[in-house]
Amino acid sequence: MTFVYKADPVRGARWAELFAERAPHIDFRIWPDIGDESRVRYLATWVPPERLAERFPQLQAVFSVGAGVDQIDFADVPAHVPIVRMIEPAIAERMVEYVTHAVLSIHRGFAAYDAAQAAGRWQPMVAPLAGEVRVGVLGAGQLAQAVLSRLGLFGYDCAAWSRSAKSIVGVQCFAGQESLPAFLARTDILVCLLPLTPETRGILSDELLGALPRGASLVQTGRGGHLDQQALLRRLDGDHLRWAFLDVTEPEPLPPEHPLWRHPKVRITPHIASSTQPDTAVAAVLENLERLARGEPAVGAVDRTRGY
Ligand code: NDP
Ligand code: OXD
Repeated sequence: MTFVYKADPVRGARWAELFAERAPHIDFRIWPDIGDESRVRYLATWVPPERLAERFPQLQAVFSVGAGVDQIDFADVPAHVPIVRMIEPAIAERMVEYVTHAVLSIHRGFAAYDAAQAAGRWQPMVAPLAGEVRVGVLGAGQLAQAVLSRLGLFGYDCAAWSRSAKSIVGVQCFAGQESLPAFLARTDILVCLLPLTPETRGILSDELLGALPRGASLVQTGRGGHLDQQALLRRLDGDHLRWAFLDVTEPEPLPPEHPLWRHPKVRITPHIASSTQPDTAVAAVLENLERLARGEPAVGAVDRTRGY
């Protein structure tokens, strides 16, 4: 039985060591050295290879090496083959670090102090207490819940918005389209941790950004396709929004001349907010292989109709 890994080869080398230690009975191979295609049962990938079904007739599951699955064309994966997104503690922990940094930078004015230092200006600013800052997270899944629980420790006034109703200690929960305006109206720092689906594409629209209180900021850690970048520029230039921290853009990378690169109210990072860590990811995948062998659904199995 062969398990094929088709993603970053550096991390792949660590996956190979971990499989050799923890599951030596599995023939673990790194793309493109995949051996006999008819023996391939499992694929861990960011983007699957072309002609997937034809190439791997015995395929039993496709694992995304990331939490997102929007990069996978579901139509290319046979209906009986589960698509499984990555649920593992380290990817959540890294996202917590990124979002906490962004929220603290905005709240305590560190982003503004960069500009003050560049101008040689000694200019103290008054920051509200954390409890007076309303953070709203779009999404209440694996990553959002980890972020919310850490921000809660700092004392931020936290809320989350999701598709289905949730109950999270210390977090004001909003669910469904009809509750979105109320959620936005109480949000000073908006964090996007949604999956990219046909329903969420373009959700960070001019209208949504305009529904945030004046002076609000955006932390965009979802997918570039969520955001109307021109609308963001207008809302920043019109002083409706204060800051935008963008870890994801469309396209990635942005073209060198794109105005977001040099905008004084924008901080861009190259899609590094978080990523799967091999040790914990391999543990999650091996656990899922056991579940599948017992005929149980994998943890993180994607609902193809919802798109995540
Ligand atoms: P989950 O599937 O665990 O959570 C997704 C959340 O989004 C759920 O709470 C879900 O609601 C909510 N949601 C989905 N669609 C809608 C909708 N139409 N309306 C309202 N709520 C909706 O995903 P993760 O937390 O694991 O990951 C979230 C995303 O983060 C990934 O898909 C990816 O885009 C991004 N990501 C970015 C990274 C980076 O480095 N920048 C790294 C990793 C992930 P419900 O709970 O009701 O189902
Ligand atoms: C992911 C990502 O989805 O890194 O895991 O964006």
